[in-house]
Amino acid sequence: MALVGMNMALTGNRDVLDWIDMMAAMTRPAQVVWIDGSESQLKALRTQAVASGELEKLNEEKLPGCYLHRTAPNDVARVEDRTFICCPREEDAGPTNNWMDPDVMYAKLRKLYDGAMQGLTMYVIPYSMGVVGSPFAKYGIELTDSIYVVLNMSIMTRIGQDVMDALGNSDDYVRGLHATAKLDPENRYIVHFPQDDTIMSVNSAYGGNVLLGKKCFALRIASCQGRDEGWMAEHMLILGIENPKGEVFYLAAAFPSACGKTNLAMLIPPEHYKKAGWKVWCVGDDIAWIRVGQDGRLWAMNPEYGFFGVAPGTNVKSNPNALESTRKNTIFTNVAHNLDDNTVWWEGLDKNPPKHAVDWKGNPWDGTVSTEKGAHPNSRFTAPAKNCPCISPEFENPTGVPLSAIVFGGRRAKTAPLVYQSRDWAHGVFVGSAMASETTAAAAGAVGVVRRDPMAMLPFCGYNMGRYWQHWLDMGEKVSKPPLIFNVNWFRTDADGKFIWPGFGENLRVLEWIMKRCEHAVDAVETPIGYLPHPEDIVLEGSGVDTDTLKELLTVDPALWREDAAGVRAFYQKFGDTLPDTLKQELAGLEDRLQ
Ligand code: OXD
Ligand code: MN
Repeated sequence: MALVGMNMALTGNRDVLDWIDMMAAMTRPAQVVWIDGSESQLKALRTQAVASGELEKLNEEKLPGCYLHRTAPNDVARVEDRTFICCPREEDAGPTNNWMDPDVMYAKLRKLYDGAMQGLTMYVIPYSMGVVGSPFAKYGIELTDSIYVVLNMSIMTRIGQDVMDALGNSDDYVRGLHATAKLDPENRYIVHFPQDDTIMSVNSAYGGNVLLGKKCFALRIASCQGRDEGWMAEHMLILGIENPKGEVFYLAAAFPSACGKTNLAMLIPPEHYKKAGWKVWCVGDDIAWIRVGQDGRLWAMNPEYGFFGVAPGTNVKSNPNALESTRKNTIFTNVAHNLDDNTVWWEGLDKNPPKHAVDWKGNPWDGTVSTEKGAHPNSRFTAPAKNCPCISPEFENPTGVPLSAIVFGGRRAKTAPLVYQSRDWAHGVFVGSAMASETTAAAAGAVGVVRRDPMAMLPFCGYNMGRYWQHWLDMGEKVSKPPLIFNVNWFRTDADGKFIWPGFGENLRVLEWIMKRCEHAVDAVETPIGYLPHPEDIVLEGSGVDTDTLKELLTVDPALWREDAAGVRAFYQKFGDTLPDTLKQELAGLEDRLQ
């Protein structure tokens, strides 16, 4: 018998109740349970999940309130090839999204959902992206048959009765249906119907595919809402930098994966800066909703409530703030289970893998001898944002924070300098559209291949990316004081392929220059690609980097840039008529300046 029985609906909203009835008629659960957000209900669900083996309770002394979960080995990451944008016209999804006719897709999905919840409970999770009741919040309801999803959503978003109260009788909410079904990878679908504010996910139980508030709503659906309503949903961290005078300057930054986004979001200032009184505040690590403020600036807020971070590589050195965030009330997914003290371990946590452990697949594992990995490379922690020691005092500010700068970045061995500033907003949009990273030895396939990932939104833009760039250009026109746009590259290498910039906390030195540019406090060198620092304007004291190396970090090789511009030209071809003229002109301008 289930510990949590059928309960009363949290709303009289007819649209909501009718939709739930329809979804229940299709999936045929044994019962429907509303998630009210109370600790007592979440506690009962945790107990139930532990009893069924869905979760394992970890050491209460060392990791209070923490649990471990394993997904099926074939279900450990987002599935971009099975992610669809089903708007009425294919052209509106654009060349970078999978598309299918909405009627065809609905019919296909109906078959997969038919009776998928028989004998199971359908949980109804009302959730808010943003502070409940604030003008910038947007609401969603996720229906799911997974307690793991309920518990993760309760960390990643604000959930429960308050959300239904704030929604009232409105039909302005995003409908999400998740059924675990048979976890059949051949029939796994993550589908978005932007015109219906609807998301349907089936045959997966992995976070990125099933926590529908995150990538599905807060990026893919929200990017369409932002296009229609005049705001932006971006795959960006939001950071506050406080100088010794107590002034805080905010920036938002987009990076492709494997570029240290979470580390930058929770940066620890170098000793020299700490002593002088510098502080860094994390407002968000993954998603920014950006709106036009009444003061003519762009304001960014983090719609999420927690961090869904990659565990491997997180340690006291690389990201002590992230590690500290996971020390209580956290759900770990697909990491290794240390049986000696009932805690967790992952590659890169420390140099002492456990001997008596269970690996991410659930097999006995001796980390001292095994050549297999204990944790999956994409294993995750789901941690409350409020656990983070450097969480910004503005985290709960419903209007967010005013942006002085937007930063793009990628992993480039030679082409991009450590930092440069775009010439103006339109050129900055061009820089974002041309964002790219070079593949590393860590991934399968050739090393050093350039992958374009505009604004780090390639898998997350819910409509035609050509039009998305036009939306970016239009947003710049709407504000009298747009943020300055920069590009950074922490990954320059020397002739032997060794990184020449120390990265991590030392990146604050670059952010300080960005900040000074925003205050018009330093000059810069004009180059064909934009404005570069005078080497003496980057503070090197205590960094271990000498002036010659810094000069190397700031070189721009026209031949490499001409090659890169040719790559952008080839990439742009895909977008046909939807490529904004302004970006064509920006590319031509760059090519001219490089001659
Ligand atoms: C994420 C991602 O999980 O970008 O944040 O894949
Ligand atoms: Mn992300």
